[in-house]
Amino acid sequence: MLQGLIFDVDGTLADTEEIHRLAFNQTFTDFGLDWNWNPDLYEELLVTSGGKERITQYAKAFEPERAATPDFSDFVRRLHNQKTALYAEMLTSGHIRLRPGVERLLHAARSAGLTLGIATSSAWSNAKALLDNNLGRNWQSWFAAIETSDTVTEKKPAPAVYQAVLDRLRLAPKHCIAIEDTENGLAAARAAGLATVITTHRFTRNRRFMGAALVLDGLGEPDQPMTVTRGSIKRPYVDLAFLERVLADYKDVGSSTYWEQQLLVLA
Ligand code: XBP
Repeated sequence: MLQGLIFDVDGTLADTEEIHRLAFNQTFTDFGLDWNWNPDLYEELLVTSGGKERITQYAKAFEPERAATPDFSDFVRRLHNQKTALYAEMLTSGHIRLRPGVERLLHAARSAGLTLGIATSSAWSNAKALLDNNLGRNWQSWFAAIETSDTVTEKKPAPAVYQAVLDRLRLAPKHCIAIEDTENGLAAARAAGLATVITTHRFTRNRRFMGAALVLDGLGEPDQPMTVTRGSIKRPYVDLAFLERVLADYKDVGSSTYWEQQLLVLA
């Protein structure tokens, strides 16, 4: 049943949104802007996928006159290029590691002959910096499809990036599971027909994630158990056998998470 796993990058493979936030703020300073995205504001701004889109949304709300200037989109592009370069430096110097359970699940999936994909609204260079530092130089060969904002311009919650990965994997959505961290990611994966497992973090743990197959605070490790945010499962970590069961039982009725549905059935 389970033939493919498709991973989001930021917030899912690693807790990178804090590094993005710091890179945005340093870039604003470098550009002489008095903009500062504190964690609570960044949590709100994350409802906009894509760094350039996020900057544009923020400017329209807080400096509409600047957003209305004719060279604004070029200004945003230059600002974002600088931020992306800074982000890669911060990622490397910060020794940012993959989230608990990610590398374990990647190795298990490869050993089991599953097909792996990456679907992110972030830049290719962001994913490359993170995975070069954590999985070694030949990590790209682990993934049969890697789609980023460099190859798919439409950002999540649009399903385009997941559809592009599924096309390249040549797998039906019903044989795959997406692993995500945001409501936009959940909406994008579901719109592409994918059962979606959510792993929350500081910037997303207050969201509802309706329609998710599972909502967890991470994939867990035998010595670092995960917490199931909603549902009655008691298990320390996600493995392939468990994902097989989630996929086999999952029906997306669009109005409740898998486990609330199960609770309804059990009741
Ligand atoms: C996360 C995003 C990205 C990052 C910042 O993408 O929405 O915008 O926050 O990266 P995903 P960029 O969850 O799909 O990995 O500045 O390169 O957009």
